[in-house]
Amino acid sequence: MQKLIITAAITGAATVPSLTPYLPVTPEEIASSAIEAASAGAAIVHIHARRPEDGFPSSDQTIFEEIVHRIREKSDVIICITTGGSTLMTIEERTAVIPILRPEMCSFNLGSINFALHKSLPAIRTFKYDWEKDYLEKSKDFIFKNTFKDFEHLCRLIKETNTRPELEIYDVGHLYNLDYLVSEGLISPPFHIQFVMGVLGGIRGNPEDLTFLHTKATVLFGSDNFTWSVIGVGASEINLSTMAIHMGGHVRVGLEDNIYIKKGVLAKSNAELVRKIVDLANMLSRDIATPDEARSILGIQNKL
Ligand code: KMH
Ligand code: ZN
Repeated sequence: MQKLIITAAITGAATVPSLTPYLPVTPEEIASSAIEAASAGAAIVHIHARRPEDGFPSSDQTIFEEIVHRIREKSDVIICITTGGSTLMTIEERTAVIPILRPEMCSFNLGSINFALHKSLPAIRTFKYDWEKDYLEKSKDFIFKNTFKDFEHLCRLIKETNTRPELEIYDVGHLYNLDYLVSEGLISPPFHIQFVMGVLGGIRGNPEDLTFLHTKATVLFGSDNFTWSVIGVGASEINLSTMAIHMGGHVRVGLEDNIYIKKGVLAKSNAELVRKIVDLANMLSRDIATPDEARSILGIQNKL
């Protein structure tokens, strides 16, 4: 079995600051949390930016530059920049920094969903910032837009910048969208597929959901043509990670996707979540990939 690649998703856009005091918000906090997660065993860090003054999701180039620069000073971890941004951004805003920063990886979302966040509302008693309540409430009626036109834009972008995509699959139809792009010659294997499970609006995080997605990807692309990783959004994070470790997949954890280290207990850092995966991998006799080993598994060449 391949060594286990752990990705740490440091801050995201779906977790609002009022949900947890441990969410990194400023460029300095995001970078130091990423460096700490890498030291704990993450080979990849998935990066979003936020406005430092209030944590609002941002596509600002200078904020991304500061985060990447700070990480690069201290770590050789693979940096994966989001192109998902937040549901309020246009595809142009979401992808603007990729040709400038030329990261080793970027996310590539393969379908439009109603990425609903309103179920987080009851967990918040007092809101730290004005924007948060509205942002969560409005998500009920908001589409995370990833159309075929957007896919074409992203396919061009990853080709031009030689960026390895993390292919985000929120439901089975998204695998068929990927297959369509292959048939049109817009993208070609080997792929790194990320099953994103447990988002309200996409597939849930039950064991049979993961085996189904994995089987479907194998049927469509052939087992030698893709590596895969799983994101269990919310409560399913650790359970799905355990399945992936056992099945030969890879794992993404982090405060972007889940804020709890165990039932009712907030994770104090991204590193704490990564350490839990390292412990599970040790128990299941799966070795952890270093960033360079992950580069070799994922076919990332000549980039840092
Ligand atoms: N927030 C995750 C569920 C992206 O950044 O492109 C999905 C994600 C999307 O990471
Ligand atoms: Zn993300």
